[in-house]
Amino acid sequence: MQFNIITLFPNMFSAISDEGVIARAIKKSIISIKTWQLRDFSDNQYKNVDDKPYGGGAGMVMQVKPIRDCLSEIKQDSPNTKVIYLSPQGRKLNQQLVEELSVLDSITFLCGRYEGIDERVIENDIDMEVSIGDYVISGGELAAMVLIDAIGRRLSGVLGNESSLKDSFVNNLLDHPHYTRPEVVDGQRVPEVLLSGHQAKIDDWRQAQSIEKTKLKRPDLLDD
Ligand code: 4G3
Repeated sequence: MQFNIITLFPNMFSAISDEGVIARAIKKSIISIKTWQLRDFSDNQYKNVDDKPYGGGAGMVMQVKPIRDCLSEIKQDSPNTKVIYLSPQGRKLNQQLVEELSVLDSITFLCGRYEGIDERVIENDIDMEVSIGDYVISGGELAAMVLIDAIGRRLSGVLGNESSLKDSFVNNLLDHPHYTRPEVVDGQRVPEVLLSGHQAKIDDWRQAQSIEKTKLKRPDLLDD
Protein backbone atom coordinates (compact mmCIF):
# COMPACT_ATOMS: atom_id res chain seq x y z
CA MET A 1 0.00 0.00 0.00
CA GLN A 2 1.31 3.36 -1.05
CA PHE A 3 0.48 6.52 0.94
CA ASN A 4 1.06 9.96 -0.56
CA ILE A 5 0.64 12.90 1.82
CA ILE A 6 0.21 16.52 0.76
CA THR A 7 1.18 18.70 3.71
CA LEU A 8 2.91 21.87 4.91
CA PHE A 9 4.51 19.82 7.72
CA PRO A 10 6.12 16.68 6.25
CA ASN A 11 8.34 16.23 9.34
CA MET A 12 5.28 15.43 11.46
CA PHE A 13 5.09 12.05 9.71
CA SER A 14 8.32 10.89 11.35
CA ALA A 15 6.01 10.09 14.29
CA ILE A 16 4.83 7.00 12.39
CA SER A 17 7.65 6.41 9.88
CA ASP A 18 10.50 6.29 12.43
CA GLU A 19 9.06 4.11 15.16
CA GLY A 20 6.62 1.30 15.83
CA VAL A 21 4.35 -0.91 13.75
CA ILE A 22 4.22 1.35 10.67
CA ALA A 23 7.99 1.87 10.64
CA ARG A 24 8.45 -1.90 10.57
CA ALA A 25 5.87 -2.25 7.77
CA ILE A 26 7.87 0.31 5.74
CA LYS A 27 11.10 -1.65 6.32
CA LYS A 28 9.29 -4.80 5.12
CA SER A 29 8.10 -2.86 2.01
CA ILE A 30 4.45 -3.57 2.83
CA ILE A 31 3.83 0.18 3.11
CA SER A 32 5.47 3.19 1.52
CA ILE A 33 4.94 6.77 2.70
CA LYS A 34 5.82 9.72 0.50
CA THR A 35 5.27 13.29 1.67
CA TRP A 36 4.75 16.19 -0.74
CA GLN A 37 5.57 19.68 0.51
CA LEU A 38 2.73 21.85 -0.75
CA ARG A 39 4.97 24.95 -0.65
CA ASP A 40 7.03 23.41 -3.46
CA PHE A 41 3.97 24.04 -5.66
CA SER A 42 3.53 27.69 -4.68
CA ASP A 43 3.63 30.19 -7.56
CA ASN A 44 5.25 33.04 -5.60
CA GLN A 45 8.64 33.86 -4.11
CA TYR A 46 7.27 33.74 -0.55
CA LYS A 47 6.08 30.15 -1.02
CA ASN A 48 2.55 31.10 0.08
CA VAL A 49 -0.20 28.58 -0.62
CA ASP A 50 -3.05 30.41 1.15
CA ASP A 51 -4.99 33.66 0.79
CA LYS A 52 -7.78 35.69 2.44
CA PRO A 53 -11.33 34.33 2.23
CA TYR A 54 -13.76 35.95 -0.22
CA GLY A 55 -16.55 37.52 1.81
CA GLY A 56 -14.15 38.40 4.60
CA GLY A 57 -13.74 36.86 8.01
CA ALA A 58 -10.99 35.37 10.12
CA GLY A 59 -8.20 33.12 8.92
CA MET A 60 -6.87 32.01 5.58
CA VAL A 61 -7.93 29.52 2.92
CA MET A 62 -5.66 27.14 1.00
CA GLN A 63 -5.62 27.96 -2.72
CA VAL A 64 -6.63 25.70 -5.60
CA LYS A 65 -3.56 25.96 -7.84
CA PRO A 66 -0.79 24.52 -5.60
CA ILE A 67 -3.03 21.61 -4.56
CA ARG A 68 -4.00 20.82 -8.18
CA ASP A 69 -0.42 21.04 -9.40
CA CYS A 70 0.73 18.73 -6.62
CA LEU A 71 -2.07 16.23 -7.33
CA SER A 72 -1.16 16.24 -11.05
CA GLU A 73 2.42 15.30 -10.22
CA ILE A 74 1.33 12.56 -7.80
CA LYS A 75 -1.02 11.11 -10.42
CA GLN A 76 1.81 10.77 -12.94
CA ASP A 77 3.27 8.12 -10.56
CA SER A 78 -0.02 6.79 -9.20
CA PRO A 79 -2.86 7.35 -11.68
CA ASN A 80 -5.31 5.25 -9.62
CA THR A 81 -4.64 6.79 -6.23
CA LYS A 82 -7.73 7.59 -4.09
CA VAL A 83 -7.59 11.21 -2.93
CA ILE A 84 -8.86 11.69 0.62
CA TYR A 85 -9.34 15.05 2.33
CA LEU A 86 -9.32 15.00 6.13
CA SER A 87 -11.91 17.37 7.55
CA PRO A 88 -14.58 17.64 10.24
CA GLN A 89 -17.16 17.55 7.41
CA GLY A 90 -16.12 14.10 6.19
CA ARG A 91 -17.54 10.59 6.58
CA LYS A 92 -16.93 9.59 10.18
CA LEU A 93 -14.12 7.05 10.50
CA ASN A 94 -14.88 3.62 11.95
CA GLN A 95 -13.46 0.11 11.54
CA GLN A 96 -15.83 -0.55 8.61
CA LEU A 97 -14.29 2.35 6.67
CA VAL A 98 -10.78 1.22 7.66
CA GLU A 99 -11.53 -2.21 6.15
CA GLU A 100 -12.84 -0.63 2.93
CA LEU A 101 -9.72 1.50 2.55
CA SER A 102 -7.29 -1.31 3.39
CA VAL A 103 -7.99 -3.07 0.05
CA LEU A 104 -6.72 -0.10 -2.00
CA ASP A 105 -3.27 0.06 -3.63
CA SER A 106 -2.70 3.79 -3.20
CA ILE A 107 -4.19 6.57 -1.08
CA THR A 108 -3.32 10.28 -1.22
CA PHE A 109 -4.11 12.32 1.90
CA LEU A 110 -4.61 16.05 1.56
CA CYS A 111 -3.90 17.69 4.91
CA GLY A 112 -5.55 21.08 5.40
CA ARG A 113 -4.39 23.88 7.66
CA TYR A 114 -5.86 27.33 8.39
CA GLU A 115 -9.67 27.39 7.92
CA GLY A 116 -9.51 24.68 5.27
CA ILE A 117 -9.24 24.60 1.48
CA ASP A 118 -11.05 26.31 -1.40
CA GLU A 119 -14.40 24.52 -1.91
CA ARG A 120 -13.66 24.01 -5.62
CA VAL A 121 -10.91 21.52 -4.70
CA ILE A 122 -13.41 19.51 -2.65
CA GLU A 123 -15.90 19.54 -5.54
CA ASN A 124 -13.49 18.60 -8.33
CA ASP A 125 -10.32 16.97 -7.02
CA ILE A 126 -11.26 14.94 -3.95
CA ASP A 127 -12.60 11.37 -4.07
CA MET A 128 -13.62 11.14 -0.41
CA GLU A 129 -13.79 13.40 2.64
CA VAL A 130 -13.06 11.63 5.94
CA SER A 131 -13.35 12.81 9.56
CA ILE A 132 -11.68 11.06 12.50
CA GLY A 133 -14.44 12.32 14.82
CA ASP A 134 -16.60 15.26 15.78
CA TYR A 135 -13.93 17.69 16.96
CA VAL A 136 -11.48 20.12 15.37
CA ILE A 137 -7.69 19.81 15.42
CA SER A 138 -5.14 22.23 14.00
CA GLY A 139 -4.46 20.37 10.78
CA GLY A 140 -5.22 17.21 8.84
CA GLU A 141 -1.81 15.66 9.55
CA LEU A 142 -2.70 13.93 12.83
CA ALA A 143 -5.93 12.67 11.23
CA ALA A 144 -3.96 11.24 8.27
CA MET A 145 -1.62 9.47 10.68
CA VAL A 146 -4.58 7.93 12.51
CA LEU A 147 -5.82 6.53 9.19
CA ILE A 148 -2.40 5.25 8.09
CA ASP A 149 -1.94 3.44 11.41
CA ALA A 150 -5.46 1.96 11.40
CA ILE A 151 -5.15 0.82 7.76
CA GLY A 152 -1.52 -0.30 8.08
CA ARG A 153 -2.10 -2.64 11.02
CA ARG A 154 -4.81 -4.45 8.99
CA LEU A 155 -2.46 -5.29 6.09
CA SER A 156 -1.22 -8.84 5.83
CA GLY A 157 2.25 -9.32 7.34
CA VAL A 158 2.33 -6.07 9.32
CA LEU A 159 1.50 -7.62 12.69
CA GLY A 160 3.27 -10.89 13.50
CA ASN A 161 0.49 -13.39 14.18
CA GLU A 162 -2.50 -11.73 12.43
CA SER A 163 -3.30 -10.36 15.89
CA SER A 164 -5.23 -7.40 14.48
CA LEU A 165 -8.05 -9.86 13.71
CA LYS A 166 -8.68 -9.88 17.47
CA ASP A 167 -8.75 -6.09 17.80
CA SER A 168 -11.79 -4.36 19.20
CA PHE A 169 -14.34 -3.56 16.44
CA VAL A 170 -12.88 -5.94 13.84
CA ASN A 171 -15.77 -8.35 14.57
CA ASN A 172 -18.09 -5.55 15.74
CA LEU A 173 -17.30 -6.37 19.39
CA LEU A 174 -14.97 -4.90 21.98
CA ASP A 175 -11.87 -6.89 22.83
CA HIS A 176 -11.94 -9.24 25.85
CA PRO A 177 -9.98 -8.39 29.06
CA HIS A 178 -6.26 -9.22 29.23
CA TYR A 179 -4.13 -10.33 32.19
CA THR A 180 -0.44 -10.97 32.73
CA ARG A 181 1.81 -11.93 35.67
CA PRO A 182 1.56 -11.89 38.60
CA GLU A 183 -1.46 -14.10 39.30
CA VAL A 184 -2.51 -11.96 42.28
CA VAL A 185 -2.37 -8.14 42.52
CA ASP A 186 -3.55 -6.61 45.82
CA GLY A 187 -5.76 -9.65 46.39
CA GLN A 188 -7.28 -9.59 42.87
CA ARG A 189 -6.78 -12.93 41.12
CA VAL A 190 -6.56 -13.62 37.40
CA PRO A 191 -9.81 -15.39 36.32
CA GLU A 192 -9.30 -19.11 37.01
CA VAL A 193 -10.25 -20.25 33.49
CA LEU A 194 -7.20 -18.47 32.03
CA LEU A 195 -4.91 -20.67 34.16
CA SER A 196 -6.73 -23.90 33.22
CA GLY A 197 -4.79 -24.64 30.03
CA HIS A 198 -8.11 -25.61 28.39
CA GLN A 199 -8.02 -23.55 25.19
CA ALA A 200 -11.61 -24.19 24.06
CA LYS A 201 -12.92 -23.05 27.46
CA ILE A 202 -10.65 -20.00 27.36
CA ASP A 203 -11.91 -19.07 23.88
CA ASP A 204 -15.54 -19.44 25.03
CA TRP A 205 -14.89 -17.29 28.11
CA ARG A 206 -13.22 -14.58 26.04
CA GLN A 207 -16.07 -14.56 23.54
CA ALA A 208 -18.63 -14.26 26.35
CA GLN A 209 -16.58 -11.44 27.98
CA SER A 210 -16.41 -9.61 24.63
CA ILE A 211 -20.19 -9.72 24.29
CA GLU A 212 -20.82 -8.71 27.93
CA LYS A 213 -18.35 -5.85 27.80
CA THR A 214 -19.86 -4.60 24.52
CA LYS A 215 -23.42 -4.72 26.00
CA LEU A 216 -22.22 -2.77 29.02
CA LYS A 217 -19.88 -0.17 27.46
CA ARG A 218 -20.95 0.16 23.80
CA PRO A 219 -24.47 -1.25 23.29
CA ASP A 220 -24.68 0.82 20.07
CA LEU A 221 -22.20 -1.59 18.42
CA LEU A 222 -24.67 -4.46 18.76
CA ASP A 223 -27.39 -2.60 16.84
CA ASP A 224 -25.89 -3.46 13.43
C1 4G3 B 1 -10.44 21.29 7.07
C2 4G3 B 1 -9.73 16.97 10.36
C3 4G3 B 1 -9.34 20.85 7.78
C4 4G3 B 1 -11.33 22.17 7.63
C5 4G3 B 1 -8.99 18.11 10.19
C6 4G3 B 1 -10.01 22.17 9.63
C7 4G3 B 1 -10.47 17.79 12.46
C8 4G3 B 1 -10.48 16.81 11.51
C9 4G3 B 1 -9.10 21.31 9.06
C10 4G3 B 1 -11.12 22.61 8.91
C11 4G3 B 1 -9.04 19.09 11.17
C12 4G3 B 1 -11.31 15.57 11.72
C13 4G3 B 1 -7.94 20.83 9.83
N1 4G3 B 1 -9.77 18.90 12.29
N2 4G3 B 1 -12.29 15.62 12.62
N3 4G3 B 1 -8.37 20.27 11.08
O1 4G3 B 1 -11.06 14.58 11.07
O2 4G3 B 1 -12.01 23.44 9.48
